[in-house]
Amino acid sequence: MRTTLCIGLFVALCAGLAASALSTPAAMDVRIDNFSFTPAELKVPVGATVTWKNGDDIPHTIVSTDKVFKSKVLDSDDKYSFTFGTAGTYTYFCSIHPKMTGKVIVQ
Ligand SMILES: [Cu+2]
Repeated sequence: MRTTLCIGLFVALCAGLAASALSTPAAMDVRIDNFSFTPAELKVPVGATVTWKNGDDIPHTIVSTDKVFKSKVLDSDDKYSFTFGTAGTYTYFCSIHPKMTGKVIVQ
């Protein structure tokens, strides 16, 4: 019983590692620089955690258009992470500067 559970966990872990190895692992970060999100459009697999980092000297926020996620106000070098468990297209913006927009496509 216990062995079966351990094997199950191991298989799930391997599947997870294999899935992450197939995608581009470095592309899980979004930089905020000069009032823009880079990349503005990010494609990630289901279950990916995306981390935004504010590289500006000005505070920014990350707010999902559909209210799926919302960061606190990020000062310089502050980070915000969100894990996307469901496939879909998630648009977001900075509530302080609403012209700043970005998109995460989870597939
Ligand atoms: Cu902003």
